[in-house]
Amino acid sequence: MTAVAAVDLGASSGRVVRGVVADGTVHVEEVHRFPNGPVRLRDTLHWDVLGLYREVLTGLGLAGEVGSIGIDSWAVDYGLLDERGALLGNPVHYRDARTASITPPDGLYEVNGLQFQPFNTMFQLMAEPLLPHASQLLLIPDLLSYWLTGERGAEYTNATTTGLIDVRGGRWSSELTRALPPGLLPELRHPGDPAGVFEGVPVTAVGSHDTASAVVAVPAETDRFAYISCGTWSLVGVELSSPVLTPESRAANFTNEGGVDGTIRYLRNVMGLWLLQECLRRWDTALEPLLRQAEHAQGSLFDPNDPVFLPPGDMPDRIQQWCRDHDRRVPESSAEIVRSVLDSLAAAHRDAIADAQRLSGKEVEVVHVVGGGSRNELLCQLTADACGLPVVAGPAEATALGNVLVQARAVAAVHGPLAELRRLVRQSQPLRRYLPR
Ligand code: LFR
Repeated sequence: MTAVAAVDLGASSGRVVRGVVADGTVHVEEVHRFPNGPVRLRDTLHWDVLGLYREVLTGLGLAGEVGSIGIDSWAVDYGLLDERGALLGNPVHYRDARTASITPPDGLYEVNGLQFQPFNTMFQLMAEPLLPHASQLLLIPDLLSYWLTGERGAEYTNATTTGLIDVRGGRWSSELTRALPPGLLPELRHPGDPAGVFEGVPVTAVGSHDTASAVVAVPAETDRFAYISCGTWSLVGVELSSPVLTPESRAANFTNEGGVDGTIRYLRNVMGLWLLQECLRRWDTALEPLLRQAEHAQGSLFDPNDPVFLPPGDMPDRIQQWCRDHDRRVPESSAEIVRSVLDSLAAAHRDAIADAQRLSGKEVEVVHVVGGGSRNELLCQLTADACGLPVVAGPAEATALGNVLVQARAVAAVHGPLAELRRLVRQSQPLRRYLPR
């Protein structure tokens, strides 16, 4: 039996789990959970990164004896260090408005393969007042790892979300990083690499982009699957062995993010359960009763990826306004608004899966929904209906499981390629199947 600790920070909550691999199974036990979210300081949205570090320490204290520690979080955001290694300023939240009016320069996609998102690190750096004072940039999991161990590096899967990696060579692009201070970007390390030691325990690089870890734990039986990593975002796509960099792919806003074991996550970001989280925050109510009412409510379809929905704010109002502006029936009750969100997400899931297949040539026979959204039965059923494909839902803690499995492989508690790690997940996690109606 081998135990490891996985730190998994999502945009709305973080957790530390103790993962155990034994006899062909993998299990995670949550030892600490804490809220996460934006903090507005005057005009800027920040993360409370010191608060997160404190929670990480608390969680690691509760995890007991482990053979390794691994950290993953949401992507793109970073801290800047001065020449002595001290943090310069508090990291800014990717939903901050500082990049709202960015227009991307031409010729990027052919090099970095990334869909345009205004918040990609490279665009944040264009709006970063502290850049001239910075000697190094660390992405959030790498920053926390540095605080634990004193060692710096840039984990590859998360580094691909900066927009500064050459997707074909898998290295920092000399062309795209030319304008940055020399030495700003640390050496790359890869999932499974050693990343220092904390109180005698090795820290291991994992797929430190949460979506990379989540896709490791997709319990697929064959390679003919699509996945939806469903949480604050829905990350919807397929796994490939090489990137698709065609003009059609760029026009469809598909991204080629680096995955564990050299895979490419070919996907589109769909706005995801953020829409619902923000509605609930506004109404100050719980989700479950609303979901039951939404089963029988009438929804209106809106475009969940409209940038008006990106910043925090009065979400129900924005959804109604969108419907008004686009001559759609305006959902009135909260149940109707919830139903509109779920119908619109299901339609966006369908479109992304259809586009992924068309643009990559990969055929799909099943859709795996992993992450917290896999618990949302109505969303899973509506997604199966919209796609006309079976949906396999679970595990809800895919990200933590993927984090654990990559560590377990690094300490030789499991062996083999991704297919083998996925078999462990399939054998040990409860899954639920939805057939299209
Ligand atoms: C999901 C995620 C997405 C990324 C977004 C912003 O948590 O990591 O993959 O596009 O957050 O970082």
